[in-house]
Amino acid sequence: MSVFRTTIPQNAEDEPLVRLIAPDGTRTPHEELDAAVAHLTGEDLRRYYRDMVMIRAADLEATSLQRQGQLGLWASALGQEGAQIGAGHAARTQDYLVPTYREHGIAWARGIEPWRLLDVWRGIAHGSYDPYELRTHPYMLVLGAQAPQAVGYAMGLQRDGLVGTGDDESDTAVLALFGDGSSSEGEVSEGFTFAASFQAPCVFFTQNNQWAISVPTSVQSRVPLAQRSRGWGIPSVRIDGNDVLAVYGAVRLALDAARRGEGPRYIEALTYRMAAHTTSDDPTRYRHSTEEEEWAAKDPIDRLRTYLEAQDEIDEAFVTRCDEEGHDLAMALHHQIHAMADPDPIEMFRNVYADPHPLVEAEREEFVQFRAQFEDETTTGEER
Ligand SMILES: Cc1ncc(C[n+]2csc(CCOP(=O)(O)OP(=O)(O)O)c2C)c(N)n1
Ligand SMILES: [Mg+2]
Repeated sequence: MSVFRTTIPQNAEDEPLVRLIAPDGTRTPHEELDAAVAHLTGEDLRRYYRDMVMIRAADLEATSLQRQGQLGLWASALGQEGAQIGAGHAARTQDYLVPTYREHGIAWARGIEPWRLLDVWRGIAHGSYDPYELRTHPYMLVLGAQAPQAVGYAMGLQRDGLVGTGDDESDTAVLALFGDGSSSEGEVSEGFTFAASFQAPCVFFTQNNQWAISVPTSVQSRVPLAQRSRGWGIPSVRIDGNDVLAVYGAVRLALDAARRGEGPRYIEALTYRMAAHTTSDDPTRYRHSTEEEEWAAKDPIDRLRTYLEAQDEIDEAFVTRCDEEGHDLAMALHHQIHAMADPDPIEMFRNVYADPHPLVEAEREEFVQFRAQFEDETTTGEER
């Protein structure tokens, strides 16, 4: 039986949790996933380890920068590095990724430097990487919107003849990312409907980080989220999202199938949001620290390190060098953000839409007049 299941077990709790590396670092064999990760070398895994360390360092620095007043807000991905680095690297260069607002590991894997994320959270840019060049959609804050947007794109790929031709260089798939809470949005159901009906090359990937702000996943669904898509005929799997290797394998298999023209897949990656929802949130109001401690023991970075140490693939010098590079990255971000110039506020009306839009034009005009009113007051004050 494929790791992507089409049937729902009689007892919802019998849904397996698929993994390759257990929390204690031991390797579990799994025929299908093993084949999907067989090409990864020790160097690849060391790279993923370093990626996770780097993105965590950047994340912690961003949180500090928000506390120092340099960012308006920050949504930490702490704890979700395994899910994001695994999924990000499993995608091929030509695939198109549609992220949420917490996808810093995905961004890193796609070659988006962390400082490019910070200007948006600082409130001085709408977005500062090229979605076409990096094949990664701008961060999207509207929950669930990733699903129909990704499916629409995937249906476009079908019509452009970029699916199922057998050409590994041009066949393309789309990866839609959204959270456990977002999975309750109607847009996700609509996305599933169109993807299934048109067999669109779209892989839906949920990082079930256990929380939607203060609402636990148990309120979103009575059954494991992975089971939901099966009602649409979309094969799915529940994987350990803190196991970078299993995530890589599952996403790789799903995207490969989608690219071949075999239709959509759904992946639920079980993980944990180790930090607050955003810097505006206080999780001590709704969850126990015992839960946080429990998940800290399943940390994706520690897990890969333990595994690689047992394989003699990394040593202390490598681990220390990664930590130092993480520190350097954090310092670089600190300096970069202090060097960011505040744009003229009128700039916020630019690039809202590709073409001029009457509503934006009207708001811009209103803003010009609003500002002029203060300029007059200043002048009057000076004259007095
Ligand atoms: C359509 C919509 N409704 C409500 C919100 C407000 N909101 C922002 S994040 C969030 C929780 C999302 O939880 P989840 O999908 O699990 O993602 P996570 O934040 O855990 O990564 C809510 C309700 C929003 N951004 N968009
Ligand atoms: Mg969540």
